[in-house]
Amino acid sequence: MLIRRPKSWELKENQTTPEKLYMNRRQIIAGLGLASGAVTSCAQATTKPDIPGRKLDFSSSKYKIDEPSTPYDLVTSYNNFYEFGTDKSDPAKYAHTLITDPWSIEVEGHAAKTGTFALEDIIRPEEQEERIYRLRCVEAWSMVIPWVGVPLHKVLARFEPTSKAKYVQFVTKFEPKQMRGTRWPALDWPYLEGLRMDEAMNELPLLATGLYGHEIPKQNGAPLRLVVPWKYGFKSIKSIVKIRFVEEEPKTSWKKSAPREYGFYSNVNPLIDHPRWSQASERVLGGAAGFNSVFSRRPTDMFNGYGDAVASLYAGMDLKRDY
Ligand SMILES: Nc1nc2c(c(=O)[nH]1)N[C@H]1C(S)=C(S)[C@@H](COP(=O)(O)O)O[C@H]1N2
Ligand SMILES: [Mo]
Repeated sequence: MLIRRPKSWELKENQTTPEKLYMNRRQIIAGLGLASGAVTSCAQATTKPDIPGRKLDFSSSKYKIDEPSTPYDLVTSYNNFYEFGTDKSDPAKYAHTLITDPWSIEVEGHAAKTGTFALEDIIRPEEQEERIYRLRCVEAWSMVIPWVGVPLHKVLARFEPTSKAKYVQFVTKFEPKQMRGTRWPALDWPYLEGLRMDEAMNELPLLATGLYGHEIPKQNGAPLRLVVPWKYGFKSIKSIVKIRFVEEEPKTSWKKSAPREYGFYSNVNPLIDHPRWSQASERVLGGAAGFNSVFSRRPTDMFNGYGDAVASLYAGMDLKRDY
């Protein structure tokens, strides 16, 4: 794969810290201060990396949930990644065929800095943070996941979006040879998602590179996936290869496939039911009472509990109409 080096700001940066230019995938996570031995090699199977007893310390983090996190094995074996099949167990079985190194991302549209960038030139190791977020799937289950990632707004700001950029669209890799699920039209490929620009520039969204202190497994969206904690899980697009700054509301896969069921905004909202089921509560996978227990049901929080940070984005909007 040909990777054109980005211009201007990266080159300036490289002159002062030349090692960054050659930072490899392993070092992206290692830059967080983790032992490099704890990182899964890209050449290895990615479903069950060896996890030494590393204790994650979120005590000083503003972004955490005081509940047990969903066990690693469950976070990495119960996935929605339709490019590898529609069964929850398919991604862990089949995502190993995805080639994630090297990886480049195309940046297009209304921004001063566009072009094709190597992943290593978009993600700055020193900007990575650990944050615990609840992922609330539209199917009314949730998991509590300790992510590693870079705040989305920091990455987007570096491309210098212009005032015409009202929305940002994300596109997942589409490579049928590496993604067996795309042989069937479960969705219209490639997978598309989008945010309004002010949502994207909010402090909460992460571009995740890892979870549980490890490089993100392929079934969870390696090498780079979005996490938007106040929206249903499907907004958190995986294995991103394109970022587009656009003027009009961009197409999103689930809205395209069933516009009556899935809207552009898709904010977690217990008051607005999905046409076929309630959104008032959710099953906490791997929660205190175990995988399938009815006792681990919890009421769903407005904006998934992140209202303080995001409710103001929707002031004056009718969330029943703009669902
Ligand atoms: N490219 C792509 N991204 C995707 C999906 C998908 O099918 N394809 N599924 C979404 C859905 S419905 C959910 S709930 C989350 C699940 O993320 P996880 O498997 O890491 O828990 O990924 C989202 N991102
Ligand atoms: Mo989902």
